[in-house]
Amino acid sequence: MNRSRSSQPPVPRVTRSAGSRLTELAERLDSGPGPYGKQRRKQTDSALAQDLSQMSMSGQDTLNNSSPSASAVKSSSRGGLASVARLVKLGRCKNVVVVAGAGVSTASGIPDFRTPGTGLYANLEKYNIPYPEAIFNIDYFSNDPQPFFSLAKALYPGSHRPNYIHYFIRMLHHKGLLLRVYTQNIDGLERLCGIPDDKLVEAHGSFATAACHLCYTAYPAEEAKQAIMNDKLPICTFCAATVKPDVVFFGEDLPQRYFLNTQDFPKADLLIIMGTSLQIEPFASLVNTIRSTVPRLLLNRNAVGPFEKVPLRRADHMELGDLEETVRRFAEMLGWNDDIEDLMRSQETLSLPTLISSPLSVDQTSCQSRGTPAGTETSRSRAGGQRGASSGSEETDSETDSKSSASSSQST
Ligand code: CNA
Repeated sequence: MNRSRSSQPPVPRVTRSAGSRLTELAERLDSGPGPYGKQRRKQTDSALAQDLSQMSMSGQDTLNNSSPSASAVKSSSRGGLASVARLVKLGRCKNVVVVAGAGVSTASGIPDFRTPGTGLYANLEKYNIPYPEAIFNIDYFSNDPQPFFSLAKALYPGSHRPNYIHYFIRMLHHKGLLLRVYTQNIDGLERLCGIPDDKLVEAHGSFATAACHLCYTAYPAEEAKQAIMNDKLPICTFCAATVKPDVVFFGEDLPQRYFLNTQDFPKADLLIIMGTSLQIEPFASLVNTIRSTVPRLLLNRNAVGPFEKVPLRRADHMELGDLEETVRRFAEMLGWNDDIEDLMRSQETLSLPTLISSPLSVDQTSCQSRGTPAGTETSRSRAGGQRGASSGSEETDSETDSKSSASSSQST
């Protein structure tokens, strides 16, 4: 984790915050003095019409979405998935970046934040907190850690399994197409399904490590888990403050690995955004840092972020509806479904490791320089799918990468 300590060299700091600057950003882009703003103002009616005809969206759930943007785009339904599948099959997408959120894991039985009715935010009464975000607010935690620890008991990895969507992402890696997956999820399911550490950025941290929330002294993650599960407070051996899992709270710095985005996004040739409301900054604005000609595919129940505005950017596609169902259709179009099913079956016969006892090769402090250079990935078959499961990564996919990660994994 990127902790501010005086003994460390200065590192870039980005702090997690609730709320989105997207609207403000979009408005500046639309009307501001920059080249994009000018371009938008100059757009003729026919150019707009062309944009609209190129706009790619489908999915019935928009019918339930009353926002003006949703009703505008639903009249221009074209196969967003099919267009992107075609690009992939043509070999035009070899550096795919995936941006993921809690919607990826709802099919594994983990509620997201914001889905009305089922989301965690709609079910927080029992935690007795003044506002939903308080549960992930570091100052609130400092004062009263109990609400978070109650929630943590339900969220701790172990009882949930990766689903088809996680394995689809892993299949992107198998095919040699995955540049990186940036996930906001803290459930560790990307790692459990075998996506190698070096392909993964857990932008909001995970339960795999723990540290004092005040002085950041590392604390054994398993001991922290045992204490939390038994309704005891894990206490820092150095300063006696409360220890917490290295989940990034509002007001805390994001892991150093997050900064891989400055290398990855300029290089990406396809961005797939799945299962996120794009409400949490700075993560949400990542999707705006991709080159404007690069296709962005949103797979979600509803339009979010820049996809709420019409007209969509001409390289934008979205497919609205249930994510697992959509990803299955996408995989069918790509001809990957059987491979994914086989992979899942082979993994299901294994006992998945607990994240905490796995080698912590996702070192959130020192990984910025050890990401795999794009293009060094080779496409391999799924034959080695079993081997990596003990560490949550697949050696066959990327043996060298996994080893280099493991060798530099121990600091926090
Ligand atoms: P969110 O704000 O709850 O948004 C989730 C999005 O996914 C929403 O737009 C939903 O409509 C959509 N969605 C949910 N289920 C489905 C589905 N089955 N099919 C299609 N779309 C679906 O969550 P975000 O990830 O955007 O917010 C970031 C927070 C959530 C991060 O800080 C996480 O730590 C936090 N979170 C993580 C988990 C997890 O690790 N599994 C669970 C809950 C919250």
